[in-house]
Amino acid sequence: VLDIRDILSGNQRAGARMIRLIEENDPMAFNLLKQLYPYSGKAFIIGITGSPGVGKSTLIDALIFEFRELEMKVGVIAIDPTSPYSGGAILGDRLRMQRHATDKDVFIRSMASRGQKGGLSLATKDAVIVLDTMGHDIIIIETVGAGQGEFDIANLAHSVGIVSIPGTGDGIQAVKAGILETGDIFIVNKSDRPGADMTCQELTMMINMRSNSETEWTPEIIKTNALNGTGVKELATTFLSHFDFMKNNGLMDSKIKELNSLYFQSLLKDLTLKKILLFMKDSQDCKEILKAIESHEINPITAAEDMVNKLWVLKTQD
Ligand SMILES: Nc1nc2c(ncn2[C@@H]2O[C@H](COP(=O)(O)OP(=O)(O)O)[C@@H](O)[C@H]2O)c(=O)[nH]1
Ligand SMILES: [Mg+2]
Repeated sequence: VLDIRDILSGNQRAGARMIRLIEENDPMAFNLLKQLYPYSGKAFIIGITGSPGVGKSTLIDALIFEFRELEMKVGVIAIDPTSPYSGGAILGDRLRMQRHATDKDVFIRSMASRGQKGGLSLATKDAVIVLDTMGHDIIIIETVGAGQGEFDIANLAHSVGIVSIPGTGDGIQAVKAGILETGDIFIVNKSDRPGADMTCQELTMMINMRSNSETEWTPEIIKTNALNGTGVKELATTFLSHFDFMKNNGLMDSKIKELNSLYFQSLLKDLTLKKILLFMKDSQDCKEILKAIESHEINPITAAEDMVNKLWVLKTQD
């Protein structure tokens, strides 16, 4: 049996078990999360996003090192929403951070997107609560791409770092994908390759096109070489400056409010969907409506509207 005290004390085995329960949609996980929630809200959550291969995992490994130098406890969640067969990629993510494996103040988990009720976004949020209540000062979420469908890193993190590399026109692609708006720090990794300054200039131009008011954070651009650590200390410091900036300007409060509202919305969606699936499976009403639709007695649009109104009085059964 899992006790929240084990998680609150930072026990890594308890944390790992808890995340497994979340991944398996175990009802016990949701009971524990309810108890844990009041202890959450202390960690600074960083999202690191960018195309596959730009060096996110290597960079996070180097970032962990810098945050550890500052004696901060670091938790990492590596996720891959793109493929149900991503075992290999995820294994790679953890391997790149292997040198921290024996550090009791570093906790790294990977999550696959298989079968998460309410999507990966909700499961990740739940995992963030676990890492937060385990006492990590910094939580880093690694994800491929940003704003992909339901999974949007900006809905989970306080600060978003978008990683690109020289010479790929990633800056322009970022604008096209609409992720420019969600980036707080733009990282040009693999700066040992030619064209890094050019990519920085491109990004500067893009950022200047954004309408930034004085009370807003102006995005920073940082060049890194994740392999030898160049620029990574500056990157760590910049994330912490962003955190301070948000706290000092009341932006943190509004960010937290926004994230809470989105979490609540995801939970509502999840529970509503559960209700609908239950209704489709078991209800005599539903069978009759489907028959009526088939025989053109009722149109599906009106039928759905009527049913949604009725669903509110149905009880969710666990
Ligand atoms: N030259 C160079 N290679 C890098 C750098 N950072 C990462 N790599 C390499 O890029 C490849 C992909 O890195 P990985 O961290 O797995 O990328 P991810 O898919 O974004 O997580 C690996 O072979 C890394 O060694 C860098 O700054 N410079
Ligand atoms: Mg990776």
